[in-house]
Amino acid sequence: MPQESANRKIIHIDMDCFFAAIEEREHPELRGRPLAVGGSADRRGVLATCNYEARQFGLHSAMPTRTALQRCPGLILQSVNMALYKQVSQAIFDILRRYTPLIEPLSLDEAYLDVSGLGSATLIAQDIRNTIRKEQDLTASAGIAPNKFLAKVASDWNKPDGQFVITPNAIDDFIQELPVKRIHGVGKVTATKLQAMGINNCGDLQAYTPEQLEERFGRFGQQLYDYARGIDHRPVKTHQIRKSLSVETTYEQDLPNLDHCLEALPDLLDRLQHRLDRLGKEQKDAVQALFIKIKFNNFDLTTVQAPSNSPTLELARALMQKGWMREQRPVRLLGVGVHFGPGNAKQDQLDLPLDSH
Ligand code: TTP
Ligand code: MG
Repeated sequence: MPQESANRKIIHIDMDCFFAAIEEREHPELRGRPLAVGGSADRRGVLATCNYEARQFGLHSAMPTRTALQRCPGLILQSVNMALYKQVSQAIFDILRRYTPLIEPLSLDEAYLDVSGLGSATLIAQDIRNTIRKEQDLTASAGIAPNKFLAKVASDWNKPDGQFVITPNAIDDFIQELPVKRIHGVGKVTATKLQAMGINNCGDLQAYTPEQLEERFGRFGQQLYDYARGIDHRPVKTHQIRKSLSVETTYEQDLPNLDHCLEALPDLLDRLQHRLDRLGKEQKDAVQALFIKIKFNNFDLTTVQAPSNSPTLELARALMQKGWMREQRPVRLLGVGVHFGPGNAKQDQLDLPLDSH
């Protein structure tokens, strides 16, 4: 079984500036100019993504459109056409399935493939990219390595429209110089902590024992210990297990105070309930916690959660009060969601993080 083999071959495929590349394909006259996909500035939108010409101006995903237009006044802004992107995504996954059924989707434009035992993974990746280009007129980047962690790092190495291989023999040298920031799961907070310890790359990280890392980073410590050595045993999971479900709204005008936040709750809960009702009973029975998410007008983000088997307005109100008290200032975005427990049902569909409106 490829999944259990000690010498696996994993490919990570990631489409290049996915939404923007699709817009360029649909409007070839826009090629070569800085282009972004996102919400409009006067509606306080943010960029979903932008093409590489726009990235030269420092633009990136999740940047407020207003800021993007200040930095790049010539920017062409296209609105989000999600139905089209989903359709293209399906066509891409149809292509991937010609090579192997062992595919783990990570998002609309990203997947792991386990191609152990199928011959040269480098040639397979090349062939996948050529096929995507020929059939979809889009470019993809690929990483090829013995595990998911390294394959994902590798797909970024020669992006856009490139690929990079890390063979088992090359892992030790590669990992020494790899900045810890490139490790999936090392965000700003962890990176700062690591830096304060004098750790910049995985080679530095190797000096620490699992116990030391666990003491400082909790459960993530063990993973850091393994990643610092290029070790990752996680299998390619063909079925996604849904861990959470949530809805959120970015308000056109900030909610000025706690009362307004509380008034916004029933609508959010209705939408959450509607989404929950579309899941099977087994999944609904697995609800274990309710959470709310608050983004304040200074962009600080806070979440509060409590154990619960079903989302009630009463509990949501209590969580909202607790969360709002942390900063006591106007609110830009509110979200409510549930976490599912370990016994939850398997889902074939993607677990896309948040349902934004
Ligand atoms: P990514 O693969 O992260 O980005 P990308 O494909 O645009 O660019 P890259 O070449 O660096 O891979 O995300 C895939 C798509 O998901 C992206 O085209 C738009 C969407 N997206 C958002 O809507 N919001 C976000 O914050 C991010 C990161 C992505
Ligand atoms: Mg991408």
